[in-house]
Amino acid sequence: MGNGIATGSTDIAALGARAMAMLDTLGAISDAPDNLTRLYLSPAHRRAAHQVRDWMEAAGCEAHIDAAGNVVGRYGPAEGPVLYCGSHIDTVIDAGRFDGSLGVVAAILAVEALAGEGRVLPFAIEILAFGDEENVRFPTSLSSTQAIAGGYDPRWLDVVDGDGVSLAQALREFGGDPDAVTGLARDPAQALGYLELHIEQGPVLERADLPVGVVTAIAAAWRADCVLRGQAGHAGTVPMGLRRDALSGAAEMIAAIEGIGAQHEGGVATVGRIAAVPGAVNVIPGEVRFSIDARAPGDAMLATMLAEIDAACKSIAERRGLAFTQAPFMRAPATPMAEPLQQAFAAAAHAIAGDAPLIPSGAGHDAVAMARLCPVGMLFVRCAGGISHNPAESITQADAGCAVAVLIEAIRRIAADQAAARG
Ligand code: HGY
Ligand code: MN
Ligand code: MN
Repeated sequence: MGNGIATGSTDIAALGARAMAMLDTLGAISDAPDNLTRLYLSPAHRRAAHQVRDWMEAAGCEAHIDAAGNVVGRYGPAEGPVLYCGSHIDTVIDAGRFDGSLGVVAAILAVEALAGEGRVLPFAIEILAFGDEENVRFPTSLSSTQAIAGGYDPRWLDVVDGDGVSLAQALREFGGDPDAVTGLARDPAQALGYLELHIEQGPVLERADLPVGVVTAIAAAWRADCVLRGQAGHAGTVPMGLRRDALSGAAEMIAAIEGIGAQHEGGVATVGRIAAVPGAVNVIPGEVRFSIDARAPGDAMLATMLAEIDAACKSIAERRGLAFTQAPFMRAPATPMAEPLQQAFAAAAHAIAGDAPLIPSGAGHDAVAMARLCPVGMLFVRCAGGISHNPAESITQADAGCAVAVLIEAIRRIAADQAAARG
């Protein structure tokens, strides 16, 4: 598999080399001097968006950057049925080069290959490079994807980042248009489906020694910002029994949250961000702010976990005389992948890679938002050690080529099915 043998008119080795070169280019576009950090609407996001737009045009698309900061490349008629394909180009802090970007690069290479075949498709293909999938800068939930999918929440325009910059202001500075984002919603009647290729961010494919897998569903997810208030005091004079130490209380809550995640099969719970004030070595912390990210394979299990987390935190706060508030800012339902798109990816993967296991996704993806618009399907690509959200994130050139070839073949099969259905 993957030794340069062309599949259809697809040269897997060449696709892999092209993909890795493009990912190296994107991986060098960062807001940070010494790591890859590219947050929504940042200067690096704008540079990366311009690069992606240029690639889309070179591949044969009409391309532009829309009011929400998405890069859109359309191949085929401006009207009529459309197949969407893409992922995100924003990253977490100190990120890997492949999370998100691989799906955008793969979509561009797929359109280039299909255009090169002179293939007349029974639909247009619209490549989408979303900008706010990681939701690191603003407390939103796939906002620029929801603009396309028709689920944009106008209240997002008023949320602010850590520097107090509102999303609306950041959009204007980026060259977007906050007044136009809700008008980006696509017509569900013309939306045939959405395909996303993404690194697995888990160990299944590496353990199975297989390059690609077909995603079955995406986990339900919830996120909140929490504030715990006690009383700041002198670290040397306040007896232990009289303290209302917000950081010790948070520590107990964090251990409880971790335990609840572990108790539920397939459930996960993470406190990824914490800050204690005033943050002096000899002052009992009076206030702590921390985040919670909880996920589960199904909505019912997530609801149970959230109830347990809420009860545990309130009980700890009451016993310690602390004031606890929780501000949820993201809730994503468990999202099943559409059967026909799973089958298209599976048939393409078996033709090219020999086998492709079915894998549930614990990570969230743009497909969660796009599922509001149309049927969605995802293909996972093996990544070393399952590592992601980490600069050690990596894939092989051979797997990259194989995955792009599978995406191209899946689109060919969807086109054949569409043509047959029309008779
Ligand atoms: O957090 C996630 O699951 C995704 O990487 N944004
Ligand atoms: Mn990610
Ligand atoms: Mn991602």
